[in-house]
Amino acid sequence: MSDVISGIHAYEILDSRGNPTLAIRVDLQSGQCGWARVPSGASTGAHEAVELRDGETRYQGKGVRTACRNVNEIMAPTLVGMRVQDQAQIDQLLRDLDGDPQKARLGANACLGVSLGVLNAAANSLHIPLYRYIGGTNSRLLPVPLLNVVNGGVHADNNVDIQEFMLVPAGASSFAEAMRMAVETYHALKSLLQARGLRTAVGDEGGFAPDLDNDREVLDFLVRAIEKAGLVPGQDVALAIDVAANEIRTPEGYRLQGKPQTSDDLIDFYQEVLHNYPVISIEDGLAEDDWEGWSRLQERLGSQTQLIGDDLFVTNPERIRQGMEQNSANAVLIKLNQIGTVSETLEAIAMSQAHGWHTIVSHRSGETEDTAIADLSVAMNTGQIKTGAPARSERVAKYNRLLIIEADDAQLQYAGWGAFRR
Ligand code: 2PG
Ligand code: MG
Repeated sequence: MSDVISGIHAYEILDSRGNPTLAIRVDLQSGQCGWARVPSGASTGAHEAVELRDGETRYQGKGVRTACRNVNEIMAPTLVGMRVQDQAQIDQLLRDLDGDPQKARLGANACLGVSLGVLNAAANSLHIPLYRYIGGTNSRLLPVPLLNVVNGGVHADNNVDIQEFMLVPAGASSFAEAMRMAVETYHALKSLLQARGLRTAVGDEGGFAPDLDNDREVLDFLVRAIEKAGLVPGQDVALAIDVAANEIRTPEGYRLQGKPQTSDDLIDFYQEVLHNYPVISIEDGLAEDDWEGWSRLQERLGSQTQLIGDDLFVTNPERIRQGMEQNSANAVLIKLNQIGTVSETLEAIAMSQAHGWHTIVSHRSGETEDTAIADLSVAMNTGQIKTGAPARSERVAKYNRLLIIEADDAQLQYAGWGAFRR
């Protein structure tokens, strides 16, 4: 017998940057409940679902009281009495209630909080872990973590243009070993930076944000840090970057290292990076509407490396379909709040996987203690998750959840290099 929703309550809480966001509690007739907390991006794509903000003077306009009211006064009365396991039907109702393709009326933050709260409540009512509720017996992989250890771009106040430099411990034999390798490299990196008199204060996602002269210098530091940790670059631990190219676009074209660049200049730069460093994944190498550039990027580098669309696809099945038609990439970043419901997120993952594209479940730069993305990555066998440095509790919470899932469930295997097979 499916449990029935008896109440839904929204709270205005704070995210890891001190900005308001929503917490949602979904109560069930059985007395069980489910919680969800909504993340928030900084380098957001123009095509993302819309976060509803109050725009008043409190919290510099970022309050979410209207979104909370929309949950309590519009969504809750509609959903109370429904069966909590009817996720697809509930998500469709939320989309219909909002009515806007980007969920701008009631707010994608409100929609996602309710959708994810319902999901958690359903899992709790059956007394099974969230990943088993979503994936059933088909869930078999623990993801390779992509740990963002150097922050640049809009996530840090330094000279580095590329937004994220990530460690990819694909050579480990378990998730726990992968974390140990990454953490030891993170600490080795800290001591290398300190030895050069560089700052080791951290950015929004827990990575260091040193003032280095250029992006190559960061990559050199990372290779040295892996070696200093006693590991082999490219074999035990590889590297990944998120260029977040929307953020280096100007009206005259792209701008990298203080110089104007065309899409093809950037592709040449990536080719050189792939040649000189153990980089195995490039995210948002070009901007969200540079479809022609993306097709050339995929044509030139797609057989050598993983090319992830984040702002390009915004977890939106329609944009992913367009990317498949135009052969734009070979992987999709998955962020629940870019699209605003669990069902649409699952659809985005399933269609990407069916097309042979990799999927990478991702946090946002503004996060909370919510760990649902850890379960989602296991549930859907995505094989990859990116959720920041092994520092700052809102990041570590996701890794800790995966460490516990691994320890508790002997049926799961670490995805390792298999997650990058083409
Ligand atoms: C990204 C994300 C997460 P933000 O660009 O991939 O790292 O950043 O949440 O700011 O969009
Ligand atoms: Mg990105």
